[in-house]
Amino acid sequence: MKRRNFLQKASLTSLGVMVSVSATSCKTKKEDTKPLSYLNNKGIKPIVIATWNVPNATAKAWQVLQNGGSALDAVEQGCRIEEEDTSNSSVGKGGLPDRDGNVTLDACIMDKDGNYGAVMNVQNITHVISLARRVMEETPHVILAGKGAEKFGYEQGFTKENLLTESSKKAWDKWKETSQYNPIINIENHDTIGMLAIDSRGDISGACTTSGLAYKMAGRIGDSPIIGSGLFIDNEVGGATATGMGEEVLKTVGSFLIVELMRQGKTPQEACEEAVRRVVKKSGDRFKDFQVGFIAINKEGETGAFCIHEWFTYTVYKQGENKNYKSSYYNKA
Ligand code: SD4
Repeated sequence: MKRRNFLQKASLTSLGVMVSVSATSCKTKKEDTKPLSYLNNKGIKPIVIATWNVPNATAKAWQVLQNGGSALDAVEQGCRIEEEDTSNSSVGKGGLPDRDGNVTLDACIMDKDGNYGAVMNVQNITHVISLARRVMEETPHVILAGKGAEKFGYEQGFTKENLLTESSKKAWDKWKETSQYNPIINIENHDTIGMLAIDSRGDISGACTTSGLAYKMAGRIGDSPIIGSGLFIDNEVGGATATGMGEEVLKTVGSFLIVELMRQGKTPQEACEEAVRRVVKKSGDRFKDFQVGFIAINKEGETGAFCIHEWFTYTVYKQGENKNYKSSYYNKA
């Protein structure tokens, strides 16, 4: 559906006309089918890169690319794997709740044409990455938040689910014994998935989805759904995405910075390093207590990754190989 038809459709649904769109498949918009000869950079292979150790997600995205799918479909489908994996306590169903016990999700997606869609502070819907895509493709807006986003999701056929699993509830109950709130992204609270892909036509898209910081204040939004902070794509240059302490990424607009640095000639690795240095410099001494990690890709399919502290990893699927890598890092101390 075109954006201009949105208001018409919205009024139909408010009149009670059923909208039966499956929430599992999101191919409402025909993807570009430029011939492969369009590529002036013949070296480009399909490639997927994602934050953390998410081999199932990158494998899904790779499969989409191998079947000739677009980078946009690949990143959406890849992120959905983590959203439905209840063992990932930072994304989708099974994500750790806020301090009131509500699981609230943030996500955004960006395509090769610079279109962007995001949802934030969404409850009861697992596949917020698909919901973000619907915002991008089916509404005249780019961001929907909270109840409005949820309502739109149900109108689009998304299922209402309880996202608080037994184990997340147990963790929250334990946390409540002390209710200590130190918003430190540590080894127990990561795995937000940011994913970037180049398809066989050489086009780039990206996606990012998270339940945010565990035990955050109600209403808190991090970097992940914010254009330029948690994710940025420029199909002429490359893309970048972030994980870690969202407040710090937001203050430096890290993903946009990385893409702009690549535009000026830096490699993805150099650009990620510069962005991390920027975060560190702005934080004074505080960087010792939080993690930020970036990954990036350029139009040629070169990748980069850099973080503050040692333990950030990322997964790359290229040339048929799905591998997890340790990121290089700033804090050698
Ligand atoms: C946030 N950047 O909400 C996210 C958290 C994160 O792995 O990356 N967790 O601030």
